[in-house]
Amino acid sequence: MSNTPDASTAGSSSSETLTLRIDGMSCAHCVRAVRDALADVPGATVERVDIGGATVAYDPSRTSPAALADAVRDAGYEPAGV
Ligand SMILES: [Cu+2]
Repeated sequence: MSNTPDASTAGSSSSETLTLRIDGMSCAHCVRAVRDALADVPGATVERVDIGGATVAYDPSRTSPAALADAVRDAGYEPAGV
């Protein structure tokens, strides 16, 4: 007997939300740099960026938390807890 997992609840336009803690941010310039870096990731929609963290909505079929963390890292900041 096998129960197939019910995947039908996953909608076609699913969106996940990722909250990143980010080290190395200290001013409005950093906030802007991080926002720009995240906004450049295909499939990501920046919801909020503050000193020390960011919240991003993303389409998991187009990007991933690792890719978003990499974008932050490429901008010169250090994502924590990813
Ligand atoms: Cu700064």
